[in-house]
Amino acid sequence: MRKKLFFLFTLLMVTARCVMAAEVPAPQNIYARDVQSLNGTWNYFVDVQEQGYYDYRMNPVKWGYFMNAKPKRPSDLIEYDFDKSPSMQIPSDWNTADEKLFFYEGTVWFRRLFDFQKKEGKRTLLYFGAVNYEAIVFVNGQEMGKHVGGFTPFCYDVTDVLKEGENFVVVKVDNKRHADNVPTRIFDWWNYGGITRDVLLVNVEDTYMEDYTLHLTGKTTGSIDFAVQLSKKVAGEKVTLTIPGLKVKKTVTTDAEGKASLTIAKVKPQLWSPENPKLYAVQLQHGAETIKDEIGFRTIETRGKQLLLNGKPIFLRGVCTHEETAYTNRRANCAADADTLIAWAKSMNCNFLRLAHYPHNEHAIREAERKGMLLWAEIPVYWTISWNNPNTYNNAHRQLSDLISRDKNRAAVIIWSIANETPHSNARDNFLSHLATSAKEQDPTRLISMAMEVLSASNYVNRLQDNMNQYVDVISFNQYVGWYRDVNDAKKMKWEIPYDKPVIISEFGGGAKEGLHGAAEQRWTEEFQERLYRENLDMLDKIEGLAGTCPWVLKDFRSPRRPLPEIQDYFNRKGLFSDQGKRKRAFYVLKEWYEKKKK
Ligand code: GCB
Repeated sequence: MRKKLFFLFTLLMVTARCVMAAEVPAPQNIYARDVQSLNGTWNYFVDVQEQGYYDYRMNPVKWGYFMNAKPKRPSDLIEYDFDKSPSMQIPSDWNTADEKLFFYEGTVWFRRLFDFQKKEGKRTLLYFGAVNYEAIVFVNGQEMGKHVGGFTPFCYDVTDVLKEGENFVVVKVDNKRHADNVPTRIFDWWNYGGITRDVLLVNVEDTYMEDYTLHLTGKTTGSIDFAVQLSKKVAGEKVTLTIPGLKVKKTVTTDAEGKASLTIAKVKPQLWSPENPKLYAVQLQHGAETIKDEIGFRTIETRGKQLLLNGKPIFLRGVCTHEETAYTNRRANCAADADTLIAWAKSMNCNFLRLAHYPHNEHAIREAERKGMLLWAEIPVYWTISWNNPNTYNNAHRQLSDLISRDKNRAAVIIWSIANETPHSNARDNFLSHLATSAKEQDPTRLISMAMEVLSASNYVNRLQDNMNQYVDVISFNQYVGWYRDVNDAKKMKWEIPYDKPVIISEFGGGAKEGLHGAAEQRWTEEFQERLYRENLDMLDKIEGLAGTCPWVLKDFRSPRRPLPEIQDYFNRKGLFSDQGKRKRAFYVLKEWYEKKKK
């Protein structure tokens, strides 16, 4: 009898666990919604063998950590206890939040208790800004779903699993690297694990405005395209768009798909630019729901080898940056974190940031937009991905779509980048051409690019040859003359880019340990890096159609691939700023060069 009961109980638990709530698209402009933050103190423990997940069928209460179980009788055996486990502030990365986990890659379980009051007629969503790399989410012991990919938002409708009063959410986070993942097993940055961005409960109307798009119509500046999508396919619903600064107030009616769109003619917005990052207050209203946003209007296009912002040629005075904080060197996650990095870039006369090598957080994008920084946004298709694996493609494609969907209303973003330094092959061309085509279909208003690599150089003539040239709008490539190639090559090197498109150098640079001085021939000195910058800038300036440069990299960043004691100590030292925010000599070289490029 006891055996039977146990079997029944186990079956019930397994079935209960399988009642999965639906994953829903992350709503556009999440921070403008009625949200309850679940940031703050979460309890956690490490589960090296993942027994809390895989062994739950044997005894869900004992092993299923998602149950957040407590002994009911003194004789009960439960071998975990979130209440007594350590806690961590979320969002964060566990590598810097707990020094014992600095190098850890594997599973950590997190739990957060929260109070909830049901709101009549409303739905509640559970939103994660990002979890690196794989998250399995449970609410009150029920599995909501699994999300793969460490840098994009995801969301569940949890209306039916929440109770009045105390609730709990448990997340199994796993940041192990795998060959078929995006990124793959090998990459040159820290594999920060954890719930690295905001967690929010979002109260929405039963039918809510799930998504909207607002931008200038193509390359014209006198009209605006607007589209809205409701969360349900209901026709005849009214949505009102107001832009007081442009004297626009228009009401649209949804079709059977729950969609509506409109072109607003005869408007004359001041155009967004780095010099004048003008944003317009925008309001959308549907039934009881109002959403406020700030939107900039600008055009971006190419003409032959020229890049045109608002119809005028522009030179992108860029720098690459990782999403890692100044001074504290942890995963950045808020506006204040982004502010410092943007200020550093601005102090070097930059007007452009390449956000390497994955989607950065939404706060950073919005902060850059407010401060007049043009942006290159990227997905982590980095080095050698499993080009032939359809799951890998789907994963990359989803990350791309989620990035585009989140940031498509940000005027600052001008380029979607689909890859970084990917060795040539037919399989790679197939994979990337599909990604590029899809990006263009999803967003025809922006430019597509990727950081290519130049492989062959003979007699000091580098000719860029990449089959992807026909799919991208901007030709970008990384090159490391003076660092991975001989330091004396820069003076002799010539570049031939046989495509009639603008050219961006998406990376160049070399390492220096801040404070280490010596001869310009001595690697790791600031003088070596300074000379490398001077010679590279002279060399690159001669490239026909050069439309921008993004040296690698704004600041020294953590990387497990950089162990050299006393120099690297697990930092990639190619920063123009040190990990403690000190300027290296090369900073001044670039600043001066960019000053000239302003004219
Ligand atoms: C590259 C990569 C970048 C690396 C850099 C380096 O080409 O795109 O992620 O960190 O080189 O420092 O070697």
